[in-house]
Amino acid sequence: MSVEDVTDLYEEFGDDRLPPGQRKTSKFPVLSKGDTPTWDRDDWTFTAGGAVETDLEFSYDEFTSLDSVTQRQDFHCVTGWSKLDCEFTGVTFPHLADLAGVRDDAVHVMFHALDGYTTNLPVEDCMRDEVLFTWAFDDEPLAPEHGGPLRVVTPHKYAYKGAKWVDGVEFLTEPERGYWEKRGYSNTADPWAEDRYS
Ligand SMILES: Nc1nc2c(c(=O)[nH]1)N[C@H]1C(S)=C(S)[C@@H](COP(=O)(O)O)O[C@H]1N2
Ligand SMILES: [Mo]
Repeated sequence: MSVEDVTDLYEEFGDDRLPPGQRKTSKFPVLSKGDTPTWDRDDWTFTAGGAVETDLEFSYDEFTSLDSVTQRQDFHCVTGWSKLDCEFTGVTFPHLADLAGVRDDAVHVMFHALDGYTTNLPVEDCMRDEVLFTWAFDDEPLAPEHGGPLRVVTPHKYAYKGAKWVDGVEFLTEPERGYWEKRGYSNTADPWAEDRYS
């Protein structure tokens, strides 16, 4: 398995790999708004819809059979810890968007998750190969508390932009705010600008 190192992504945003005000941790803390939801491998589906040419629906086996990549990337939590060199395996956002055919009037994205969590980003912030729908961390199936079966990772943004337990992506023609974005966390969430709160 080849691993692509994308930990130099910070060069686009700041001088230091560790964003301002962050501390490195070797642990992987768990942060969720509630309990870890349960899921059933036979019933779980992932959907892509909204402003797309083709609505998509995948079972777990179908999704994990799509073309995938493994990347080494960093993870920055808005509460101040960063975990460097995480290896995530999954489907890139641009690949998924390509399969659905994103319409020209799509400007924004809402991610939906099994626990009712939502988070939003402009389409252009999602259209980078480092935004992954991932099912494996360090070559092991993603642990339930970290978002298994499937989560999003957004190494260019604070980690609340990455929905754990993601089961849907919706393309929108107008911006909307997700769970934390409605409750005071920054809508833009740039770690190098310390965009923590709005
Ligand atoms: N579905 C869902 N995704 C979520 C959350 C959540 O509560 N529910 N919390 C977010 C927050 S605030 C953070 S910091 C990261 C934490 O990921 P971790 O628990 O794997 O460290 O997940 C994000 N994604
Ligand atoms: Mo968070």
